[in-house]
Amino acid sequence: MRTWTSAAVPEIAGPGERGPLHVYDTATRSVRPVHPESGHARLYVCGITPYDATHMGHAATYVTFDLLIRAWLDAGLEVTYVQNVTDVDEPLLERAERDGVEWQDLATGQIALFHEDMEALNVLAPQHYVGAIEGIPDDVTAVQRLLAAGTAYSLPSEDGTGEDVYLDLSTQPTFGDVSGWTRDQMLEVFAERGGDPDRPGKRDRLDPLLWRAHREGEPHWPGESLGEGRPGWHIECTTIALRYLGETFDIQGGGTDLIFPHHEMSAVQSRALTGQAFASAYVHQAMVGLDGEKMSKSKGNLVIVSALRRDGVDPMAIRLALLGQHYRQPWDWTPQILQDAVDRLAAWRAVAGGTVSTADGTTGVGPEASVIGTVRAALADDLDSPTALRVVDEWVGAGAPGDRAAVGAAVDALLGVRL
Ligand code: 5CA
Ligand code: ZN
Repeated sequence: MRTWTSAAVPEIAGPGERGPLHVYDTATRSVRPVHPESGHARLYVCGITPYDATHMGHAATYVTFDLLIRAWLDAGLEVTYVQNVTDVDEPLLERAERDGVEWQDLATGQIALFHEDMEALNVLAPQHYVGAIEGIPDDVTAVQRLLAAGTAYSLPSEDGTGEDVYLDLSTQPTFGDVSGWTRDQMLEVFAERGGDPDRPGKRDRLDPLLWRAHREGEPHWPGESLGEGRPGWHIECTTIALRYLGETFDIQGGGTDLIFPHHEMSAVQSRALTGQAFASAYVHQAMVGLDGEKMSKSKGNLVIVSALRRDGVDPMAIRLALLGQHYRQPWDWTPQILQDAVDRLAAWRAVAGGTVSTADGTTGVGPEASVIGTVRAALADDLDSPTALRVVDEWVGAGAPGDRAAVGAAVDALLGVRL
């Protein structure tokens, strides 16, 4: 599928040595360096289910991983970035049914709007933007292989016309390694996050669905020996990551709502297929809420990026509002957060461009180098964007001494904020 268009990342001078990027890995519960020695970093971030417009929670997730990519690029790494789009799944089909539209049309429209939002927010595009539907042939092959290996099993559908396929978790000793959750914790959320713990005949209530046999009125694709049907949700991300990133890659990303079951299941399915670890680290954006509740399309308590844009809010102010919060800290969107970001953007823009001589007349190795170095250090330290923004605030507050254009380029390259 077509991806969106990235704006160029300005070149910025590097003030000497800097440490590798460190981020918090959910699986090991520790802040770890993620700087592949090969010089090539690989990232998979779970994309949208395109049934409603991009809200601040989605935007926070994609801006966080954009920050991570910019830190990698700045450290001289080549980056391969893959993102999926869940262009067929239960919530999409349900919303289309509710609104009396074709699910394909709903998806196409929402994907286009998402791309516009990403471009407006200056989020770098993935090299591979892949629809679930495009991945179906790989899903079929993967599920056939799991059945042949005895790590998956079939159950007849209710009307007996087809067979659903599940992964047999009892064959997978690494199950649980991503979330580190207890079985009780897992069972608590499994049903509300797309699982079917009460399906009769399952060997384990948590076994994830790999292939769903065709039911009357549901979209379906040829599954070769599996028969007509469609893939389960988690296998979509497993096979897209395997195809475009290889058996093991650096980071699997998304919001914390995906830790279980989605990232746990994607990883264990991959392990069952390859015998290798899936991602080396699992990085998650904390939930963004509104009035104390998780912002979600299903609840409808949304602040929509495109609506704010339509109201004339500068997308760079939206980006600054998001960057003002640390990605590991859950937070609630408020109008005040946006107003503060609008003010901050205006203050930064007021000093953008040109060079202001410092007292000793030096430029080039002057105050701008220390600002850029401190921003880099904050970002390398678990993507500490709130600190990075304060560093720029202090420099602006001190009269923005030195090479202002160099700081502007660094703010664009590292923070993705265009002044
Ligand atoms: N298509 C699947 C992933 S394969 C999906 O979860 N889609 S989504 O549209 O529901 O979410 C898209 C991304 O935004 C996911 O990474 C999800 O974890 C993240 N996300 C959703 N709601 C929030 C929120 N309130 N705060 C932060 N991130 C969120
Ligand atoms: Zn996913």
